[in-house]
Amino acid sequence: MKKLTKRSWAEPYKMKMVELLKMTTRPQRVKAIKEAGFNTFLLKSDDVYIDLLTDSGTSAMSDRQWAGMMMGDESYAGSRNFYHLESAIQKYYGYKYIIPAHQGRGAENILSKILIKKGDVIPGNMYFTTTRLHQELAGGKFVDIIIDEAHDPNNEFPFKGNVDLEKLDKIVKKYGAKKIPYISIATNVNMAGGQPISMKNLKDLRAYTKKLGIRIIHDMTRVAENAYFIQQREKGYQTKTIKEIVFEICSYTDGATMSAKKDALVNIGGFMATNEWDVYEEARNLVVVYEGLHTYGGLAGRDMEAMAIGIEESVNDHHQRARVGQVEYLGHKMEEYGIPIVKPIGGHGIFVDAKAFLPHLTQDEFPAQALAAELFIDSGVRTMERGIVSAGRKANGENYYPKLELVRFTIPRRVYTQAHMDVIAESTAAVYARRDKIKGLKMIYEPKYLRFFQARFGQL
Ligand code: PLI
Repeated sequence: MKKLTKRSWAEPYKMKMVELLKMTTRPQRVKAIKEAGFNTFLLKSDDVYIDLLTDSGTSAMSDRQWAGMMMGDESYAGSRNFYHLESAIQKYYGYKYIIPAHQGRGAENILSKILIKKGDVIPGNMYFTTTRLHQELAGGKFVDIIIDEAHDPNNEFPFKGNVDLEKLDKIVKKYGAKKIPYISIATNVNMAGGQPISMKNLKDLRAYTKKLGIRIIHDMTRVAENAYFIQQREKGYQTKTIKEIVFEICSYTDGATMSAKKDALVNIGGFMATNEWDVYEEARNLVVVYEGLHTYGGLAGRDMEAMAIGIEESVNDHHQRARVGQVEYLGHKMEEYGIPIVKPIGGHGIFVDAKAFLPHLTQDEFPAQALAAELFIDSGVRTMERGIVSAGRKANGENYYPKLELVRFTIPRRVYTQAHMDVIAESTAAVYARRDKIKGLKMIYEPKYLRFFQARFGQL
């Protein structure tokens, strides 16, 4: 008889509706990936079995959110749903003023245009693709100040999203505080593998920036996942709720951008928030140019209602435990098969270390891109590249060569089951067993911006 050694968690919801998936054969998948130029972004989703391309806009909404959608007030101005959203943001995040946007990058565009002048420098805890591009388009230069541990997939430091304050101090001394409009701080750093920043680090950063009058702008796309890790790992936070921790994180920052398509459990939506009246006023001017009126920002009333409800659901302790628990379940399965993954296991997905998986390929042969294509061929599981293709080119045209060359298995929230996780791990193990046979790729079409979305490749 097996002895009871632990009690499992399970999802704090049950299913009410399902979406049927198309099952494909290997020859069909080979044809599909060739037609997609070996880029998983160019596949038709009908050809995909388990879709781990992103956790962005792919979560399942709750019955409460769907009910909220029916309560959409589609007035052009002053929709009641905007006021619900504003109240939810003020209540759970504590920011004073908010501007809705169609998604995260819409908010980034407006914020970058307001705060960045030509020649400015924006230090941050690792770049994110759209965030850095908007900073650059506004005339700024992004400088990475994340701790070195974040660049090492095997380093098990629990807060790999932390800022290295010495690196920041060097940047401040080099350029002067006047050239730094803000520090760009992401919670649960996406490109590092969904790695959290600690509350202590954030407090230290606040103390440092306060002296110099430099803002902290918070990319809060995955703030609740970060809060979960603080609750699990940081001294003094075990008895605090996710809600309390999220609120505290936001309190050390001056404003935020958010892609609500992740943590906040909606299929579309985002916002910019600020505690400064002047910044808000300018954002109200710009939002009408780029997004829509300041009370809808490119969204339907129903989308804002779903977002207000999603924000509330996202700070629920049981929800976050199940969300990150599922990601950890997949990560542990992969580890059992000896698959090299970024450690510690992150919040929104498993990041496979493609350099370690395919050591026979150079980074110029796009190992992560090649591995993502091979996984799709094996089982119809769609993942994405987060390496040299995503990193793009510098202003002088040279490629960035990021230390991390990863394939991201991003888990949508409340969508897949534990059995799906088993299938994903087994498919990855099957590909790992024949890894020596996997060939590299060459890029045959490269778009100007954010090339990973639309680039095309051929096999070497
Ligand atoms: O995709 P948007 O425009 O709603 O949000 C842009 C964005 C900003 N910050 C962070 C940390 C993100 O992860 C982010 C979008 N991420 C995507 C699409 C992803 O697949 O990770």
